[in-house]
Amino acid sequence: MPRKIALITGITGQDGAYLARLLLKKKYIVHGIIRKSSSFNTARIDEIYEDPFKKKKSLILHYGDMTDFSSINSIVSKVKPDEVYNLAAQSHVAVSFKNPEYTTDVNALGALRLLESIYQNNLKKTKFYQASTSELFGNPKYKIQNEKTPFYTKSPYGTSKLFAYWITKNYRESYNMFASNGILFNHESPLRGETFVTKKITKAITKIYKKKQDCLYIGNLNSKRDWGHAKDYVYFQWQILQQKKPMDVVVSTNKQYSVRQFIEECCKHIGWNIKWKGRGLNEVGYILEKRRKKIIIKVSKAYFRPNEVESLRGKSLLAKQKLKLKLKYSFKDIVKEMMDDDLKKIEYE
Ligand code: NAP
Ligand code: F7E
Repeated sequence: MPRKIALITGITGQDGAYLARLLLKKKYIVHGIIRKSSSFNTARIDEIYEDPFKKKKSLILHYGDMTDFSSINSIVSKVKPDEVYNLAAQSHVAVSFKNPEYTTDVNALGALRLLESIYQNNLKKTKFYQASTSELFGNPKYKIQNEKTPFYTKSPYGTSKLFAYWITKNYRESYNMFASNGILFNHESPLRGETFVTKKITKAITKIYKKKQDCLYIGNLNSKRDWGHAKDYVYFQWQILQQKKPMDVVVSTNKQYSVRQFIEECCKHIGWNIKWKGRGLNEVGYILEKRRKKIIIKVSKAYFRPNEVESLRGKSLLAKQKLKLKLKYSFKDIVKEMMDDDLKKIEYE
């Protein structure tokens, strides 16, 4: 049987790196789109990188950009993928308030460019996965969210992803394309970008533990998220394209923890019992060191957003039914793996 061909946009990101490994293991030929940057941006995929001069390659990288239709279209027409995973995005919610137009160009129009290219190239059998997100939800009235929960976006990021969600459905319904939305809740891992809250916390706590940093400045401690593991979730991205019919489906753990609880769990991992005092911007987290209070967490206004999704908790009943959703990693496992990885890496810094 001929090997399947996948195209991954955002292959250098957290999910792209895990998904590429999964598909290579499944014997796919994997094509990835990377951006030109002034410094190397392929650290997450260096381990699987293949010499471009090797004859039979399983991983092939192409320069392209989601803001540039000509690059996208030339790659799609050359590769003629069986499966396209659109993971590329300006994925940081706080940054989207600073760069709203660029975020929209990449996330919203980028998805449109890719879909239009598949359509124009008449690739009728190509399956398309859109990286949709729990940031589509935001109305506090709905405490638990599923596929039927009305959308209410709270940021340029969320709104750009709302367009991408609908354009995916539009192409499915208009042209009978196999185009699906995976509405994934937050997922983390040692490969998580360093400005997302979980990685920012694990990195800072390990540095404070090793006396290489004094204190961590953080934003909204009371925000609640439904955190899963990226390695678990990319398996279901693949599963979504293995279904008989396209669908829009929530992938979540159905549990939620606050940013504060995430910090507490990280501290517990290294034997610290963190305590809190003060309120609002004056709240601090401290530990006892040689019987003296040492402040290790401070709250800073700089990390609050102009608008916030305060609480997310998914209910992934459809995924359980259709995708046989089963997750290997618990909240504690995620914290443990991220902390252990940062503790190991800090030895080489
Ligand atoms: P990530 O680590 O931020 O990776 C984003 C990827 O997109 C990187 O490879 C990045 O390239 C690439 N990219 C950014 N702008 C681009 C452009 N203009 N042209 C081409 N590529 C571009 O994100 P992630 O956590 O892996 O998430 C993957 C996708 O799932 C994203 O679409 C995100 O919005 C969505 N999502 C994520 C979560 C989550 O919790 N992780 C949850 C739901 C949905 P560089 O490496 O060069 O920057
Ligand atoms: O924030 C709060 C912040 O930036 C989580 C992206 O992958 O998941 C991610 O978006 C929470 C928010 O992720 C800091 O206000 C407090 O309430 O880690 P985050 P996110 O905004 O949930 C969704 C599903 C995506 O689709 C996105 O692509 O933590 N928070 N203090 C902070 N957040 C950050 N980044 N930094 C802080 O200092």
